[in-house]
Amino acid sequence: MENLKLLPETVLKPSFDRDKIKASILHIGVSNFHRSHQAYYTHDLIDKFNELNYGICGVDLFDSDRKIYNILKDQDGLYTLYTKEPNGPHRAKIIGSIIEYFFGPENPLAVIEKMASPDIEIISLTIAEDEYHLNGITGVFDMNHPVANEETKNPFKPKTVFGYLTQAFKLRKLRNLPGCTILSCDNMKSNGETMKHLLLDYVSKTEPGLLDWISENTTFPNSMVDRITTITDFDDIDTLKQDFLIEDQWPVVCESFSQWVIEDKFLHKRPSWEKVGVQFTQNIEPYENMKLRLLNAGHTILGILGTMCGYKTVYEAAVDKDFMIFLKCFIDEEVLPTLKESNQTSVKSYKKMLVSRFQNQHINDRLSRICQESSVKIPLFILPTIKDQLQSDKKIKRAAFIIAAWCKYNDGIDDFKIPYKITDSISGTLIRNATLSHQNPIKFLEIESVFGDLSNNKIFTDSYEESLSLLRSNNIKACIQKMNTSLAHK
Ligand code: CS2
Repeated sequence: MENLKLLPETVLKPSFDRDKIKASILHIGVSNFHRSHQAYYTHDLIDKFNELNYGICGVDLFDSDRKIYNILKDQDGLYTLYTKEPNGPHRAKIIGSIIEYFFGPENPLAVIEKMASPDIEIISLTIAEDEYHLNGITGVFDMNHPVANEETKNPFKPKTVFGYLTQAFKLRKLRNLPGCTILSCDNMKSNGETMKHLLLDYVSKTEPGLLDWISENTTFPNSMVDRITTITDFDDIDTLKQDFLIEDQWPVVCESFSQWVIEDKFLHKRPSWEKVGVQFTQNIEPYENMKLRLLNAGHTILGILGTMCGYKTVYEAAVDKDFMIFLKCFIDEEVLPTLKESNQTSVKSYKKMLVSRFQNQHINDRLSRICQESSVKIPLFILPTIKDQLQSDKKIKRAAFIIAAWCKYNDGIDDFKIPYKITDSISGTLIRNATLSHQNPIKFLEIESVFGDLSNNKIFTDSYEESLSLLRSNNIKACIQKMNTSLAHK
């Protein structure tokens, strides 16, 4: 904190006394995204409106998070938010809302105790979609996952967020303490509801005596979160040092756009985040559908098609005219008709901004980040559009092309014969079924945990097979051009 005084005027610094803040929010998953989003809003709330009761206690639960834990411990929870506008200035701001930090692998009991502390009123999460362990076939918590198995044998050394919450809630119940609000901030359909459903399912199998207490003493607001946040580059660390005299081992780089919409369903008096731009609503669905089906789907499309074309970043793919025509037509003709319930004005302006957000040359967002865990993302970002279309206008040609392209993507080699890695928890299945699809195209669609029963829909499979055969005999760029011309004005 003392070092902050040495920084130049151009760097925005916390104006509050961090020693006076009480942590009543416990956040699980102190990722770059959490630091560019929830921690940033909360910082502004403390800084501008003196809400000193809403500091954040950061918690990480996985061994892979040890580096960020060590760095933030070293930096007293402080870090730089480095915001880059497409055509404007780059800003550096020191964020001071994370005032405590716990690390599960080091001391799981301390994490459980902290979660059970009466000071903690909100437990928020950004744990990434696959950490929810939602079994795509059964629709419930995947008890057969090896970590779940390990956890049930040793419940005081939990491996999943569900194990930690269960132990913490047991303590709260035993000590007659109030419950808390669980606020999921992950890119999932009805993230709060999904979290609740999975937690109750987990508890019914491990601690059934706790079910009623959880139902009566917790709430699970749904939320929509949005801010493109990249993996931090060494170049950014160097530029911050040179241009702003900031020595930060792990700053966060993001765009200037940011949005957070939350269902107003908190157990206790909540932070007045609306004062710093957060929107509260009774119905999150229109916002959530808009974001998942436009931005996240757009990313996945650029990620998959772009990788096959040898591109490395979202920017490179987004300034390719053919790619953008394809994406815009997909949005206009196949996605927008499924968003009829949404406020059309906000959908239009969101769509317009999307293009400039993707084309921000200063955001070095790698396609390899976007393509990670596509087997979880595609069912959330693309398949709902296909499902809705199959029940209405039946416009699915571009979506079928995207799925066929994803099949070919899993061959793991781009159009310049350069191999790339498939990073996915079911990469084995994806690669195997993509290989089988060379003989029988439908084999890829038979991955039930991803596609459900889509392989039985003839309208879809016809388009998919046509696209796959086009893709197998042409490079991706030629296929996109062909799709753009053949589907124009249809
Ligand atoms: C991306 C998101 O991982 C992905 O698939 O689409 O991380 C995206 O950048 C954020 O949701 C932006 O709000």
